[in-house]
Parts: sequence; C-alpha cells; structure tokens
Amino acid sequence: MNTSTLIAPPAIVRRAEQQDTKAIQAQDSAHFIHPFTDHGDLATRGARVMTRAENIYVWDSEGHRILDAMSGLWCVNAGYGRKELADAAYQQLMTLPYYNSFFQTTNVPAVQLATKLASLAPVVGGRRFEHVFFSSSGSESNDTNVRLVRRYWDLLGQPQRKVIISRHNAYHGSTMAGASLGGMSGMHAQGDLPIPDIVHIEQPYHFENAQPGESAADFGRRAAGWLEAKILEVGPERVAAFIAEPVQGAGGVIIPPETYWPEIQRIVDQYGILLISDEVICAFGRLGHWFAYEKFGYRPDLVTFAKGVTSGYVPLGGVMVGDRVSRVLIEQGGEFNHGYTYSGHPVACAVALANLELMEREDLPGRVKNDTGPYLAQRFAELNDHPLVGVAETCGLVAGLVLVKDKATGQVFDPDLGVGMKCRAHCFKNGLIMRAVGDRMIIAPPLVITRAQIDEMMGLIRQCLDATLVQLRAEGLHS
Ligand code: PXG
Repeated sequence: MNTSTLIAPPAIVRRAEQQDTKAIQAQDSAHFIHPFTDHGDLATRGARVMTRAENIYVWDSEGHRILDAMSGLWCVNAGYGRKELADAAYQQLMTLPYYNSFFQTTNVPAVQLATKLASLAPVVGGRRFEHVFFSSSGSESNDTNVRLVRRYWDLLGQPQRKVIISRHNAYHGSTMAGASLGGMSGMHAQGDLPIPDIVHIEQPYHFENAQPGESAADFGRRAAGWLEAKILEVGPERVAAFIAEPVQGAGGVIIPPETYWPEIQRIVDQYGILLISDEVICAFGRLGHWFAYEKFGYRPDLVTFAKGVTSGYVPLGGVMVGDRVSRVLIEQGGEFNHGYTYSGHPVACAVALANLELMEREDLPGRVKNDTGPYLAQRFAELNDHPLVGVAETCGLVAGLVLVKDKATGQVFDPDLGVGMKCRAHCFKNGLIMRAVGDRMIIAPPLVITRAQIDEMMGLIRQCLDATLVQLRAEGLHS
C-alpha cells in the first residue's frame, strides 16, 4: 500500500470521533430518514457511525477498524483516501464549481469526461458509443433510459413500442421508473409499482431456478428463452427494450451461466428490440473490464453507469448512448425535453476524470482480470467445503455464496429465520463488512485490494461462517 496517496483524517473527522457515539445516534434517529431502513429498529439499536476510511478499511466512531468488503455500496473502486481525487474536486471547486449544460453551454470537465468515456467503451460487433448523457445517480440514469427508449421508438414511427422487459430480483434504482424496472417485490408493494408497460421475467439463478440435474449451460439457454416467451406474450410489435444487469448485484450476486448472454443477444436481435446493460455495479473494472458487456460479448444499445465512475467520491451517473439510438435522437430528434440541473456537473466530472486516469495508470481493470479476480476465485471456491455453504462463486471482484441448512440436498433455511442477518452480525463483530441478501452473503471489495488483503478477508469470512454455524447449532437450526 502506497501510504503517500492516503489522506490523514481531517480535523472535523477527528472531532466527530471524539464525540459521544450515543449523542450522534440520538440526533440521527431524531432527524435523519435513512434509505431502506426500519426506523423503529434503528432507534433501539442506534446506527453505526462511520467516521473515516483509508484504502480498504473504514473506522467507526468507537474506533473499530473494519475491512470494507462492499466498497461502500459497490462504488469505492479506487479505494478510500485517494488524495488526487480530493485535489481534482478542490481545483474544480475553485475554478468553476457549477455551471449548467442546458441552453447551449458546456464545461471543460464534462466534455473531457464524455470524450474519455467514449474512448473507453469497447466496440463490440461494430457498435460504438460516441455519446454520453450525464445524471447524478443510477436511478436517474435509468429514468433517462425509459425516456430515451420511448423517444427513439416515437421518432421511428413506432410509438406503440413501449413495453420494457426486465427481470425479477433485478435492481435498477429507487425512483418510480427505477423501482419499476427493478424486480424487487418489496419495493413494488410500496407505491403501486411497477408503472405501466414494465414487465418482468425470471432471473438466471441456477441454484434456485434450475431443474434437478439441469446443467448450467442448458439452464442458461432456457433462462434466456423466458425473454422470447415474454416478447411473444406481450406482442413483439409492442416491445421496446430489455434491461438487465450483466451480473445481478443487489439481488445477491447472481452470475448467469455462460450460455445466457449469447442467447439473449440472439433474441433481442431477432425481434429488433433495444438492449440496455445496467452496469452501475459491473463497469469500471469490477468484472475486469471498463465495461462488462465486453466480458460477456454482447452488444447493448444503452449502458447505465454510476458508482465506480467516480469511485463514489462524488455523485455522478449517466447513460452511454450507442450509435443506433444517438443517430436517431440527434439526426431526427430536434430537442429532447429531458435533463437534470446537475447533468455534466463540472466537479463530479473532474473527479471522474481523475478517477479514470488513476484506474488507467494502476491498470485496475487489468489487475482484476489477470491477478486479483482469478486469485479471489481460487480462494472463494475453498468455501465450498464449508458445512453452511451451498455454492460459492465469483466473477471478477464480486462474489456470493448461499447459506444452506443441508449441504447434501441444497435445502435452504426458512427465510423468516434471518440466517443471513445472523451471519452479517458476526461479520460486523469481527471487523468485516459483508452484505446479506436473504441468505446469500456477498462481497465486492475495492479494486485496489491486494492478494495479502484477499487472504485477510478470506480468513475473516471463514471465521464469520464458523461463528454463524456455532450459533445455528446452539439454536438447533443446523445439525
Ligand atoms: N442500477 C444498479 C444495477 C444498481 O446496483 C442502481 C441502478 C441505482 O443507483 P443509485 O445511484 O440511484 O442508487 C443501482 C444501485 C444494495 C444496493 O443493497 C445497491 C444499490 C443501491 C443501494 C443498495 O446492494 N445499487
């Protein structure tokens, strides 16, 4: 670890650490409505107060050092404490902190970033990404996608093409359109979602959805076939687009079989529908490539990005607009009545540029592809011998395992037992942030993680699985 690139905790953070955790928790509970949080529960337990971070570690207000195997929330790709990102923000804040990109104006960092992103997006099958639309988050970007897709088909004289097909257990954000595109039943239940013209098919999750004895390859083709069945059910002339994450992240790191994406590509080509690759988690080195569609070899028309583009240091998102859509939009479209105050925000774009330059210089995507990704795959596979683990899999620097009641039969726990949350509590207690999605335990560590740190993380994961097993046995929930 190169300590010269780390930032010492600023005075304000040191002061926060000296404050009484209980006082901060009380104010938090009194005034701050958190995302996806049961506030009754939070009020009794008190939020963990994070105060500073460095490299792959975060510290809480009680001084605990925790290995952040989730990169914040899948976003701190370059690791914490990167001084050059702070410098880039400072410089831009002092030069031009804000100007809009409406009304025929622009700013230099936004232009440079759009150019940079266009140069990083690989050409697959002759399709290019020469244009970028900027937003401030993944959710906004997917709202933009819905607007872009509808505008595209309107301009082509096919306004009846409105239906977007997505997948159950997908996550595409939390706005009305984002949550509707997503396939989270808990989100749909609150707010009468999905909005009209968004439908879902089942996810390519071999462990849960394959038939007994069905190979991953056969299952992958069958799972892709659900898209064709849905297109035929809706009526091909009404279908506008299919949206999917290359690997489902928030759904629990669902890695599709190798046969899945080629078959999806065949189907979208056959019916002429647009393909949206939501790479909010998977782009910027996470799977060993700048963009994940390259890894799987498919050809999207629109690519959603956010998170890793700035390593989460400041909010920024956007859509890579492929030439199939951009030509129609630009050459035939006139004004596109859509945009955000912060589209092309100069500070966010300056930080993104510095982040991409840093990632390029340190070849973080290449490191994931050739070194840390394969090493994590090897070490994570060792967990397959653990009595609690059904299957443990990785893809680049994301990994997931499913906790099972009976390893021999693959029988899962009753979801009401909250076994994943029990395991997560052991992780926190032992200085590891690992996420529980139901009974799937998942990780996505910063891309700067070294082999030695992967060893440290794997030691912690095994320790937490062991502690969970001891607890489950004591509770009579595991043999
Ligand atoms: N698409 C994907 C694939 C995402 O993972 C979004 C869109 C929305 O991005 P914003 O920036 O609007 O949050 C995401 C976000 C989790 C979790 O629990 C994952 C996300 C957000 C919050 C929680 O794993 N991903």
